Parts: sequence; structure tokens; C-alpha cells
Amino acid sequence: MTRMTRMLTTRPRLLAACALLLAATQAVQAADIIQVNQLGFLPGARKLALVPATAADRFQVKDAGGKVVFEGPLGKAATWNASGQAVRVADLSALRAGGTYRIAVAGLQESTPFPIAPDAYRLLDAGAIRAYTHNRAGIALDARVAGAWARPAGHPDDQVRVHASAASVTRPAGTVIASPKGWYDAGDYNKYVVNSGISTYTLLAAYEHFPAWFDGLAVNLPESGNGLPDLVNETLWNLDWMATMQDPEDGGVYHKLTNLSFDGMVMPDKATAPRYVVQKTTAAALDFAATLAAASRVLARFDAQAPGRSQRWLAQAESAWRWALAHPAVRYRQPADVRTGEYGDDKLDDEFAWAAAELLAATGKAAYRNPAQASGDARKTEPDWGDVRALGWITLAGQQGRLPDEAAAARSRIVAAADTLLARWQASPYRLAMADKDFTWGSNAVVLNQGMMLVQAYRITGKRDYLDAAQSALDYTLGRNPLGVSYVTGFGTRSAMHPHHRPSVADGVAAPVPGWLVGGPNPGQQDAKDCKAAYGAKQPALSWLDDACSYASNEVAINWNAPLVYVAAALQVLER
Ligand code: G3I
Ligand code: 9MR
Repeated sequence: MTRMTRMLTTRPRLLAACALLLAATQAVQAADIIQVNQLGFLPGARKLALVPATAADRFQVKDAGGKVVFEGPLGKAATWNASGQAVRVADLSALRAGGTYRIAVAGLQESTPFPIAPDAYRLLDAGAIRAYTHNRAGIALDARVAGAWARPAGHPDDQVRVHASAASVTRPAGTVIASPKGWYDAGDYNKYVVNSGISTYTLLAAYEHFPAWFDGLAVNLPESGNGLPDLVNETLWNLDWMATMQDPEDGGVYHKLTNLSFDGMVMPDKATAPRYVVQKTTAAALDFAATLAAASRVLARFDAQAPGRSQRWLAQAESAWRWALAHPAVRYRQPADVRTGEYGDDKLDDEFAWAAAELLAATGKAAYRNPAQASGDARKTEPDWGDVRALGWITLAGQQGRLPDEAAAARSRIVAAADTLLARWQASPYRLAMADKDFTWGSNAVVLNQGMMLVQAYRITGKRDYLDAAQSALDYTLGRNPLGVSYVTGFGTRSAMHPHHRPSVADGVAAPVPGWLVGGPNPGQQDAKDCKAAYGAKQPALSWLDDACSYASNEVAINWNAPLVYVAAALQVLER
């Protein structure tokens, strides 16, 4: 008897099943609950919660014993366009004492409990890094490292074929090369240079900006204890792979290492389809150049433990840059027999600017000055895989000593972008910098990349509002959202349970692999045709489906977790 038929054999069970279904449906409606960051706050943080607009005008905060320790007025009711929900802000920032609390408002259920603690995001940050370990290609993970999610090795990638689209004189189609290690991109098992670039860079920036925090953050990796910080160990796993994606003959970089079609929903070791490197592209060459140049600079201090890498990476980065100059407009075009992710990006001026910025910071060479400064069409206030311009600003902003003019220009660009975000944050009933159009595939990472930009502006100016707005970004992803859910698997009282992530589906463990930020609400609903379950709502901030079918709203991805690692660390370090 299947689980479903067992459930349907008796009438009471049927009613129970209906109630469950109803509850599941309600779970994706705007929740009539008090919304708060389920992982809580550091003592000095701006602490905002959201309360559905009701007749009540005040809120209370109760400690673990139920004693009221704080109370205050609710803000004015306002409706957020992205959810259609009227809410009021509860500001409990003045409560600083450590403890576990709940928020209470007359007529509503009390909030889930949340802590105020000096290390509120330590485990989250470690967990968000360990998520990458779970997605490593070519390594078995034992229970000591992976707990219940231990698994055999998959995808050794020691014999990868050169696809016809990538053929060259020295490497004709079918040539076998080795391209091991690296992270699986997301819920799928393929490896894409464009997306690896922004992901790896963001983790390198996190290390560069907050080294003491990461030096002290134990993540529990296979390499832990080898003298390198765990974040660096994890990042090296992917850098070692990236470095193999360059054709040493001409400096060109393959766009991706992939199956011809997506694997089934199976464990890594059961996914054994042949793998190919596909087409050299300008975007891959430039993102590769930027990332390896950044790695060469940021990780130079570990040369004793990782001998020769820093110098080799820089040479590889410069050779990829030269290839890109000679091939400035080779866009990715999916070959007819390849059906996996594209990361196709037709707009390349931002990739040129980012690569030049990193090469300038790494070498100081005059040749990189002009391209690094090219302002181009700055469409976005925050970076994403297709628009990497702001990553170059972040690097140049830190080069005041060596490159004062470039640093000053980058700083003013960052502050201008952050001011746009800040104005939206201030005007938003949800205290979130998101515009309606930002609710796209991977919207949760848009939120956190905005948080990362706000943190940059705070590091530059010291103006408190930027940090408060960054806090709001983290709060949103951890429960202060209209669905009242923590979008990080394994973290929070009510978190995403069914990510589109092959190991989480196939491993037989009820709980998903922990530490992953899921993509989040996406009114595009591009997966509706592949999902039996229906989305509960169409509004931008409600369009989320906690079902493994939902690759457009509930997948995980290495580029989405990176700003989570960054922002959690930033708030731990800067929130004093
Ligand atoms: O840029 C336009 C924007 O101008 C427009 O307003 C908006 C309206 O929908 O669409 C925007 O484009 C979207 C783009 O993402 C923006 O990032 C596309 O509709 C959307 O289809 C596209 O989704 C990408 C998706 O692959 C499908 O190609 C995601 O960004 C990207 O993160 C995702 O990446 C996949 C890999 O291919 C395979 N591995 C898993 C990974 C995560 O899902
Ligand atoms: O599993 C795939 C996921 O990683 C991608 O982000 C997504 C979009 O490219 O595609 C998923 O694969 C689906 C495919 O596109 C359509 N058939 C169902 C697949 C999911 O099992």
C-alpha cells in the first residue's frame, strides 16, 4: 500500500489528509503571523519585526519565562505591493539583553522564538560554507564531515571529452582531458565557469574583508586542521577545478563542463553520463581571468600551504584576458545536442570591466587602467551572474593605497548604488530594498547581494543606515517575509524542506542537505509545466513553491549561497 492509499483508507484519515493539504496551501499564502528573523539578532543590531495590520497598536516582547521585558508602539500600517499584504513594523532595537524571546500582539499568535546573542549567525555562516562541501564533485563525504548526508564520491571528471563546439587544432573533438574537483553548480551536477566566477569571488571577498572572523570559524571540512582557514580550504576546491578549464594552448576558457542532458534525480555516484567541456566563450574567459586574478591576490599569503598557485593563477588570468581581447564577442550558443544550463550572457562590457579591475589590482599594470574604469551601462545596483560590474568596484574600493584614483571612483559608485537601495529600504513597508522587478529566478540572492552592496557602503562611510538595511536583507531571508519561512535549509524553526537539489531528493534522508539558501519567490513560475503541485499565489513575494519540482523558485545554487556567507559574516563582524 502506498503512503497515499494508506492515508485515504478511512474517513477520519481523509479529513486529516485534507487538513494537511489545506495547511500546505495556506503555507504559501501571506501568513497571518508575526514575522521575525528566526535566527535572531546580535545585541546591538537594528531589530525589526513585521506584524500583519490588525486593530492592535502595540507589541510586547516576552522572555523564555513568558515575562514581558519590552513593549512599544507598532508603526503605521502600509501595504507592500510585492505581497499585497498590509503590515506594521515592530522596532525592538532597544532590547539588547541576551536571551530567547517571542513577540506578542493582541489577537495574533505569538511569534516563533528567536535569540538575541553575540554569535547569532556563527553556525549559519559555517553551515552556509559547508553547503559547498556537500556539493563537491569528485570526493566521498564521510559522516564525520557530512553527518546524515554522508555519500560516496561522484563525477571524478578525470576523463572529460572536448565537445565539437570546443574543438581546436591541438584538442580536436573527443580529446580526453582531466578537469576534476569543483562544486556542482546547484541542484544539478554540472559545472559552469560563469557562475563559478561570481560565487568564488564573493567567498574570496568575504575572506579578504573579514579574515579574523574566518580564521576563527571552524566549518569541519575534510581538510580542517591543515593550517588553512576552512573558508579558504573550501574555496580552493573550486579554484583548482576552474584552473583546469583553460586550454593551455591559446588561453581560451571552456564555458562549462556538463552532461548533454540534466541527470535524473539521483545521487552523484549514480549519475554517470559522459561529460564534456563545451564552447570557449568571452564571458567564461573574462570571469575566469577576474576570479583567478582575485584569488592570486587574496590568497598570496597562503603560498606556503598552497605552493605556486598564486603565481600560476595570475599567469592564467592574464592569458585568458589576452584571449578575450582577441575574441571580444564570442557569446555562448547552446549546441543542438546540449540541454543543460546556459548562463548565456550577451552583454559583455561588465565582464571586461570586472576582469580588468581584478588584473589591475593584482598587477598594477597600466594597460588595465582604462578598461577597469569603463563605466559602461551600469544597469544594476547589485551584482548577479550576468552583471558583474559591481564586483570590480568592490575590489578597487579596497585599493586606496596603491590605486587612489580608481579606489575613489569605485567608492563613489558603490555609495551611489547603495543610496538607491537605501531609499527603497526606507520607503518600503517591508523595510526591504527589493523593487518588484527584483523578484526573479533566485530572488533571495538578489536580496542578499543588495545586502552585500549595503555592507560595502557601510565599510566606506560608516553610516549606520547602510548596516541596518543589510540587516533587513538577512532578516527577510531568515523569516521576516510574507510567508514567514526561513529560506535557508536546516536553519530556523520553519524552513524550506524540499529544495530542487538532487542529493536532497535522492539521499533517503527526510531533512534536506542543510545550509542552502533556496532561490525564492519568482512570479515567472517557469517550472509550472514540470510541477504537479501548484504555486499558492502569483504576487512577486509570494510566488514560491516548497516542492522539489520547483527549479524556478526552490533550487539551490553556489552563487546564491555566496552572499549569504558574506552578509552573515559581515553582520557578525561589523555589528558591535
Ligand atoms: O534579465 C531578465 C530581466 O530583464 C527581466 O525583467 C526578467 C523577467 O522575468 O527576466 C530576466 O531574465 C531572467 C534571468 O534568469 C535573470 O537572472 C530569466 O527570465 C530567467 O529565465 C533566468 O533564469 C536563469 C535560469 O538558470 C534559467 O536560465 C537564472 O538566472 C539562473 O540562476 C539559472 O541557473 C541554473 C543553471 O542554468 C543550471 N543550474 C542551476 C541554476 C539555478 O537554477
Ligand atoms: O534540474 C534542472 C535545474 O538544475 C535547472 O535549473 C532547470 C532549468 O534549466 O532545469 C532543471 O531540469 C529540468 C528541465 O529543465 C526540464 N525537465 C525537468 C528537469 C527537472 O527535473
